[in-house]
Amino acid sequence: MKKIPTSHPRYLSLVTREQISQAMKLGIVHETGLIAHGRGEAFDYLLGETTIPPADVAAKVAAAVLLCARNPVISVNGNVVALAADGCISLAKSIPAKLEVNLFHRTSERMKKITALLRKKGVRTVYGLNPDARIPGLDSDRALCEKKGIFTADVVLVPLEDGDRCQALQRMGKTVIAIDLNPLSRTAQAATITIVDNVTRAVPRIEHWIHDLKDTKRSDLDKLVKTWDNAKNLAEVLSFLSKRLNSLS
Ligand code: PTJ
Repeated sequence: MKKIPTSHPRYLSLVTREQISQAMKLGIVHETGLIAHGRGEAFDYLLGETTIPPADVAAKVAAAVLLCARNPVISVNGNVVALAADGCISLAKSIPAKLEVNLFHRTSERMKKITALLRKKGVRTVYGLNPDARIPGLDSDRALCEKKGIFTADVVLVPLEDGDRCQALQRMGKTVIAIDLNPLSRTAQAATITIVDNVTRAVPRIEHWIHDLKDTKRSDLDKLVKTWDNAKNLAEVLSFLSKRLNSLS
């Protein structure tokens, strides 16, 4: 990996770029994943590269939903594994939840590489490699999933999603938690709970709330979930963004 001086004012951003670029060279990230990353970066810049208050509220409610779930699954793709594999593994343990690899640009080679990487990091069962079900109403390879994983999940966490699958999962009656830096994306607009934050910050924040809420009574978690209004939270994100931009102008 290219050495970046720690004194560089954009150190974290440059290291993250390097991570994504390396993961692409290794065949983990699809080449268009670099474009998706660039779009994410632009929104992150506007947010101030920090977890904003509405995003943290969303992360808390997401944790409550995951703790109440019967069969929660974390769906990972190339970008997520490149940037937040350890965080996703740790979060999955804390809930506990299953991990399933689900790719938009699905090839057997990428599926195997990503699965092997997660196994090397200690995940015993990685779902996704041997799909035995399809998400109804989806024509892309993102429909391919496993019965014991996403297909029968009641809650699916989908960091860096495409809007189509998010909607298809909801039509199956599932609760969809999305992490997306773009509050205007179809995914962000369609998900049950949208966390507008960088996946590198959001995943540890959800885990923080998992530990914080672990001993909370089920009825209190339910109350937290019932009061959730995704459209209102997204409006708060947009209001935060416009206030921030106004204050800078
Ligand atoms: O690995 P694959 O084959 O499944 O492909 C993955 C990509 C990301 C290429 C695929 O899912 C894709 O094309 O995604 P989109 O439709 O470009 O959407 C990606 C969304 O994630 C965009 O709205 C970005 O703003 C957002 N995003 C990018 N980087 C981050 C992010 N959100 C949170 N954290 C990030 N680091």
